[in-house]
Amino acid sequence: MNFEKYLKDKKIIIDKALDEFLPTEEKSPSNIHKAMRYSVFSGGKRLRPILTLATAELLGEEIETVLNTACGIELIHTFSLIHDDLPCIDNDDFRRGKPSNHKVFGEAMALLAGDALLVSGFEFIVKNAEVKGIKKRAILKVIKEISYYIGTENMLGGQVEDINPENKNITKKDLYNMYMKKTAALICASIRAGAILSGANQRQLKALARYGENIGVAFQIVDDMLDIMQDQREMKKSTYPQKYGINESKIEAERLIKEAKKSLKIFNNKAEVLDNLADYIISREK
Ligand code: GRG
Repeated sequence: MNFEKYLKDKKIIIDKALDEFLPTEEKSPSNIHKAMRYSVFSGGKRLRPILTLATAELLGEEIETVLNTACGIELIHTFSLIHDDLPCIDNDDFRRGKPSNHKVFGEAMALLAGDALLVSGFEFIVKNAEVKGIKKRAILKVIKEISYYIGTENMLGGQVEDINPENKNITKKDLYNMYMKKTAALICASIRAGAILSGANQRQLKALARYGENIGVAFQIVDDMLDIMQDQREMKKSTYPQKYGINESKIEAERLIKEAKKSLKIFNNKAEVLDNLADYIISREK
């Protein structure tokens, strides 16, 4: 398969759905809509929604069945990035090579745009209930899962650990757990949401969750390696490459990707896209 083309085609579908769903820049109050759109359309890879669509396809479902949920997850992801960049959290002036949201719209508007994207994300997921053939119970299950994966036991909790000044002496096990919560949780939720809406059985759900956890942790290790190699972030926190070096980080990321791919064995060679996506996680340059 032409994987590059697959990514490009899916990104076009996702971008179109996001554009149609979000309020236009002109709609009042236009400053918040401008701020929301600025971060949603500033060059994200759309990895999480692509994972949702690819999971649905693997399970024999049309992508239209899960598209609203996939896009809702992308809005939630964008909210987390805007808040992550705020001066009170990571204080980053740039995101994807462009000025971060608060640098363009001010701190108050960035905070509100993030809040609005979180709310809109759930609204988009609820809209998925209007799709023919979708059971309301499946949507409720997806909402419950996503709330759990972004809540204090996962993404938000991981972020709390990440900003803890005492995390300098963090053990390898705790660092791994923090990556699992901060980053792997939403990646895992993206895959599980696609699986739930496509009627996956427990065995498939478990295997896909394992795949998501492993690519998710690998993703964060690679992200931290890219930060060091591209000299993008002041090294104020403990990260895997900062503590164990680039070489060991690369070996660990490759091990996790291998593990992730093992979980796909139950799909008997039908999971080519998820297999390619796992490789993409470690080969990416941004
Ligand atoms: C209130 C639920 C809640 C969350 C707020 C700010 C925060 C707490 C959590 C953020 C966690 C975070 C920013 C984790 C980092 C994950 C990460 C490496 C993001 C970058 O993902 P990419 O590279 O982004 O997929 P693009 O630019 O492609 O969209």
